[in-house]
Amino acid sequence: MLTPSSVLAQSIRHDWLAEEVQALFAWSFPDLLFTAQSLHRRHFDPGAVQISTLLSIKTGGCPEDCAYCPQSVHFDTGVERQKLMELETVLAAARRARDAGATRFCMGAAWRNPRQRDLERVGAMVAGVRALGLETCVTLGMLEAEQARYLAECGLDYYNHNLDTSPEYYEAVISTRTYQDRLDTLAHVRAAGVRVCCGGIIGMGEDVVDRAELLRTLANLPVHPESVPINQLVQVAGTPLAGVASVDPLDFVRVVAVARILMPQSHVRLSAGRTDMSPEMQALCFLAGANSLFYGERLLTTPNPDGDADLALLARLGLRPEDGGSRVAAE
Ligand code: SAM
Ligand code: DTB
Ligand code: SF4
Repeated sequence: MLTPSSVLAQSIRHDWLAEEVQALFAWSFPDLLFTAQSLHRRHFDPGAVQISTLLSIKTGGCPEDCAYCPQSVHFDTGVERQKLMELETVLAAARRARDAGATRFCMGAAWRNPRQRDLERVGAMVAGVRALGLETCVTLGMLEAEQARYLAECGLDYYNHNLDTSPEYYEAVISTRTYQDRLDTLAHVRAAGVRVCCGGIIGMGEDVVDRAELLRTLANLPVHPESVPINQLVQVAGTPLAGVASVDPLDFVRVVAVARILMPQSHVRLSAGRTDMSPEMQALCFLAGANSLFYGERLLTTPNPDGDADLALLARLGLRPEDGGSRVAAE
């Protein structure tokens, strides 16, 4: 039986069993948070939070039918379509993000997969953003192996591609591509030597077993994603998931804690949904091992907390933006 001391005695694992992860979810809140926080401190400076800023470089009109997404062409959400941005517009936004304290700039495109011409334009954006001294991340949908290698050559640091939910619940959310398609893209990204940013969404009507299976799938990848975004569903009118029952905030904190326990060396990002989270809930997420967030007034198409409010919250909690060196030397 797993106990806090047995988990703390383990090394990094890639062979979690379904019942083990479900057992973690059933632990008492103090056991869960103690274990998560202990592991967090083993691998990171607990006072540092990595800051990423998002920009939607191509918005709306996406052919996929992800039931949560305001950018799908299948749902009437009022999101205005915007073609791929010009390089200079992207670089101006990246400069503003850097000057506001972000260390990573993440560019998202509402594509099923990038076309070659578009990929080359994104490659130029990656190179330009990197030249500003920022880490680069893009999320462009599915990638072929060669496309991942091309982005690596352009200097891409991270590729974001989420599994979103458990393999079992996935079909209730998306019909236009498979779970295996996503795993294949992740493998291409990994093989190209680009770091992986991969997580999911909580609050889509999934149950606790689905949450456990999402995290277990991530943790049992051959290498843990370096970055694990945990999104709370942002409900957008017009999407099929608008109106689904909201998540108990303490259950969301449990997800963060289990992610931290399963993937102790990864950055766990408190991602979408923070406008609906109290300062106390976010504080619990940091205590549970979250050590990254999206900073800036917008996510891709939906609002995010005001930057000043976020800096004030971090200050209230005695946390500070990471300067790129929060990992402890032992790692
Ligand atoms: N089109 C690309 C793809 O899906 O891979 C990249 C952009 S897509 C918007 C990136 C991720 O944002 C999705 O995988 C999903 O996890 C997250 N996301 C989208 N809409 C969301 C929402 N309403 N609430 C929370 N997360 C959302
Ligand atoms: C991730 O896991 N969350 C971000 C980022 N990766 C690309 C996106 C959140 C999108 C929320 C809905 C929107 O703003 O359109
Ligand atoms: Fe398209 Fe990505 Fe939205 Fe799915 S999540 S509809 S792939 S933009």
